Amino acid sequence: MSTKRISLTQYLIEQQRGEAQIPAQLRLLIEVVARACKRIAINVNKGALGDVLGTAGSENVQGEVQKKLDVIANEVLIEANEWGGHLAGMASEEMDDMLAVPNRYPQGEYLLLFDPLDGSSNIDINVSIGTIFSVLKHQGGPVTNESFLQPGTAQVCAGYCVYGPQTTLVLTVGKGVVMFTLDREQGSWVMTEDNIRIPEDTKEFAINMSNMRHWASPVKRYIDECLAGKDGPRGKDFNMRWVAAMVADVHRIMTRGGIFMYPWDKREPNKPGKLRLMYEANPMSFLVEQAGGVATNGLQRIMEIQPTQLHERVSVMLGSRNEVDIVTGYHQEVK
Ligand code: AFP
Repeated sequence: MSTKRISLTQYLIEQQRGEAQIPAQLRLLIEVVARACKRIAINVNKGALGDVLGTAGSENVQGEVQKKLDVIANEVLIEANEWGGHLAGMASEEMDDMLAVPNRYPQGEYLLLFDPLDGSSNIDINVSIGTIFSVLKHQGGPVTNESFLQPGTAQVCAGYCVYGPQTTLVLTVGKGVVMFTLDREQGSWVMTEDNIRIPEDTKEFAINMSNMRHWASPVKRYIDECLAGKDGPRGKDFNMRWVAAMVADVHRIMTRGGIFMYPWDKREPNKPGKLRLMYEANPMSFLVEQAGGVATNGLQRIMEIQPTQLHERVSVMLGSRNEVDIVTGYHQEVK
């Protein structure tokens, strides 16, 4: 399908007028985040020339060593968003607690959550990384961590930016999924897909196979059947991909289908999974569902989980409907 090559600004103005009726503050939020992603892309693309590789010498709330670009990306998103009057507060993988908009700026009606740089272990090896963001409405009153604890179904917008061979921004405001590619010559986002759909079937799975011995039985059963190929119960051969950056693996699924899994495993049995619900799983689940896919934690729809902590983790299975339904079904059989 030939996509009309319109700019992000034109798309947002049309959405403001049209069916989606996106409010002015949400339009401003999206434009500000998209501009911040351009600035992050510039820093990412400098690599060693910009002294942005390596570690920052600090740890985040997850106890993970922060890379310099983690810190830079986080600061770019905060500085870009704090003055516009569209936000009540921000929450980030890189910050222990939420950040209320400083009193010197007007407070808006939205809450922005983000993983400023997902896939940090890929930074120094020049493999795709990205920014993931989620938007909720502030329900009024003082802004606290609890203001953010809304289920994924409450999201009004979600998106990600992949810093790869192309710099692409994928976005939903609840009326399907669109993609923009950064035109570096003009410095503008140009629409390159106007209605992303995930194929219901796939022959491609994404999981970190090195964790196989730690998985629960439904996941092991599903992957064993994929590995058995056309002579096994699935009757077809499968391919495997694992970029170790959720944003890149999900983008592949948005582009050609597939199933992505980061399930619970017994290495840390008290943790429901590795990925974070609020600023990784929820925004990606919103995008996947809007593109016709499915996203569960094995037992329920990820977007229906009621969060209890800002940085809580979750088991993730998402992508092509018919594949996610199979592995979810295996979980239901043993619960
Ligand atoms: P980092 O940002 O620490 O590299 O983690 C990325 C991530 O949260 C997610 O984007 C990947 O899918 C997953 O972790 C990769 O985890 P493994 O390194 O255990 O495969």
